[in-house]
Amino acid sequence: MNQQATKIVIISGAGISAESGLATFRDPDGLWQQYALEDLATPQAFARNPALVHRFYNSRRIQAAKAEPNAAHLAIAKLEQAFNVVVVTQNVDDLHERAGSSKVLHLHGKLNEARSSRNPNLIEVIGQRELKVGELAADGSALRPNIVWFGEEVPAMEPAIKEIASADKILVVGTSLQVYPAASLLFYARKGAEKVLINLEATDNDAGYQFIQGKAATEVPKLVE
Ligand code: BV8
Repeated sequence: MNQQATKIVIISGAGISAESGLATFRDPDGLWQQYALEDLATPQAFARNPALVHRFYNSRRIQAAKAEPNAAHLAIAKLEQAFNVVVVTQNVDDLHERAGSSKVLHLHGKLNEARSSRNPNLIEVIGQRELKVGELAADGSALRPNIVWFGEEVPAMEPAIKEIASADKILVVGTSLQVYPAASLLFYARKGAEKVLINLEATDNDAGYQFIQGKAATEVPKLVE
């Protein structure tokens, strides 16, 4: 098998961006320890208090824009020189793309996009700008962050499953594997695929992957370079 024909799928979570200065969700200093996700990351929260939801995502959008990819993002991007690489990320930042990864599937949306509240396929690129209450999408409904909130379908699951089921090697990095359906992706690995999980802490949900405990920016370059 030549190297380019070897397919590597990376499944990443908030832990890969932690060393770029972006908060994770469920660590002791994580976002869901400081805020109630029911107030910020559900369609009901947006209907109740759009100003609060916009403030939360406007601030995270700016933080993500200021952050720089770290050694883990860069090492994954470099893998493309020798392998067929697809990144499936739960992250809403664009650090994989800015590191140079060309095939990135975002399971939970993107901070630099907005969408219609009625139609998830009606998307606008907003870059770093703030969203304000009262802004409308092209179909006249409220413009909201293009984030997959709790209770909402995850449309990228189907393409993500296809990628994972056809991978020769799977590397999972920086995720607590607490959020479904994303966490179930690990189970779609084909028999014989090489499967590694790099995380700061062990998780109950590792699906039998070889576990490397440590920080992403240290362990990912060590593993792949
Ligand atoms: C759906 C948007 C159906 C927000 C996010 C009970 C059981 C099972 C499931 C459920 C249940 N009750 C409800 C559900 C379903 C629910 C769910 O899973 N809830 C969980 C919490 C129980 N899921 C849903 O609602 C999903 N939708 O099911 O739809 C449906 C079907 C058809 C039609 C209609 C509906 C939608 C889920 C989407 C959630 N969206 N994001 C935002 O970003 O603002 S979730 C949120 O968690 C994040 O976005 C992130 O993407 C995701 C995963 O978190 P992680 O990335 O893993 O981050 P976390 O902090 O948890 O972990 C970080 C890890 O990194 C830690 O382990 C840490 O040790 C490690 N780490 C830290 N630093 C480092 C490090 N590792 C390495 N190096 C470091 N330096």
